[in-house]
Amino acid sequence: MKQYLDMCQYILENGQDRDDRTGTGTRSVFGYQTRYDLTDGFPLLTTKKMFLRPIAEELLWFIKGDTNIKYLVDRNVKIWNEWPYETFKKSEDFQGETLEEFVAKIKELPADDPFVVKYGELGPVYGRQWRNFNNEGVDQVAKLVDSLKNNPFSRRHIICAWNPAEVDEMALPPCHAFLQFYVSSDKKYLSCQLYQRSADTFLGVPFNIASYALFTSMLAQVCGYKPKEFVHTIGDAHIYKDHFDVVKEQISRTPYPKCQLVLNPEVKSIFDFTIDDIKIENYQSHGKLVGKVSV
Ligand code: THF
Repeated sequence: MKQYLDMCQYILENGQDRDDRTGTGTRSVFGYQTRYDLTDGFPLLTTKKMFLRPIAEELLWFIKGDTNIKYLVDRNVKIWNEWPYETFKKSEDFQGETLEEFVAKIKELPADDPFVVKYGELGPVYGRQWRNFNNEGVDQVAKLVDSLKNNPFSRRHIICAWNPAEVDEMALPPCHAFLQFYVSSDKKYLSCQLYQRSADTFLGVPFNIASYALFTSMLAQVCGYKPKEFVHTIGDAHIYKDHFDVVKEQISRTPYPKCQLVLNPEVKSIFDFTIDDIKIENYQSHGKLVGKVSV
C-alpha cells in the first residue's frame, strides 16, 4: 500500500492550495492513478487502524439499492450521518437537536416513520442509480453480473452512478462516479477501474479502495473469477488542510503485509451477501489516526 502513501506525499509536495465547497480548504492535484494488486491480499490500509465492517455495510447498502441512512444507523455505521443532518438543520422541524440526538431519533423510529422517510433520505444517490437508474428500472448491478458471466470480453461492463438528470436532488453528488470491469483473456481474473471525480485522500480514499476491492472480490466469486487488480483513477485528489498533520504522521509509518479477505464460498448471488459472509484475516496495522470530515 505504498502507492497510497506516495499519492499523499505527491499531493502535499505538488498540490495547489485552494478553497472548496466545504470551506475547510484543500491541497489538490488533478488526475492521479494508483493500482492495487488483489491477487496477494486485500488492500485494507495498514498505516492506520481501519475497520472493514462499516465499509462492507455501506457496500451492502448500495447493493440493496437503499438510499436512506436508517439501514446504516441501525448498524452503527456513522459515515453518512452528517449529510442528512445538514438538510434537517435547514428544515422547519429543526429545534436545536445535536447530530447525536438526530441519529438517535432515526435509530428509535421505524423505517416507515415519516421523520425517517423524510430526513434519513439522501435522495437518488448510489443505491438508487446502481439498481434503478433514473428511477426507470434499469438494474445496473444485475446487468453487470449477467454480462460478466455471459460476455466476459465486453468493453461495456459498466456501472455509472453519475446521473445528470438527478444530480441536483442528491444530498451529495456521487464521488465514485463510474466503474468499469475487465475479464482477463484466460477468463480467470476480474479487474475493476473506478473513476472518482473527487477524493478526500485521508478519510475517504482508504474506504473507497477497500470498498471497490471488496465489490470486485464479491463479483468475482459469483461470476466464477478471481479478483486481479483495482485501478483507482482520481480527478480532484485532495488533502483537507486540517488533515495535513495526520497525513504526515501516516507517511512516516511503514506498511505491514496485506491482510486476507475471506468470503463465504456458499454465496452464489451478488444480492445474497450479508455482513457475516465477509471477514478479514491477519490484519495488522498501526494505531488509529483521527481527522474531521468536512461536510
Ligand atoms: N465527504 C468528505 N469530505 N469526505 C469523504 O470521504 C466522503 N465520502 C463519503 C461522502 N462524502 C464525503 C462518505 N464517506 C468517513 C469515511 C468515509 C466517509 C465519510 C466519513 C470517516 O469519518 N471515517 C473515519 C471514521 C470511520 C467510522 O466512523 O467508522 C475514519 O477514521 O476512517 C467518501 O466516499
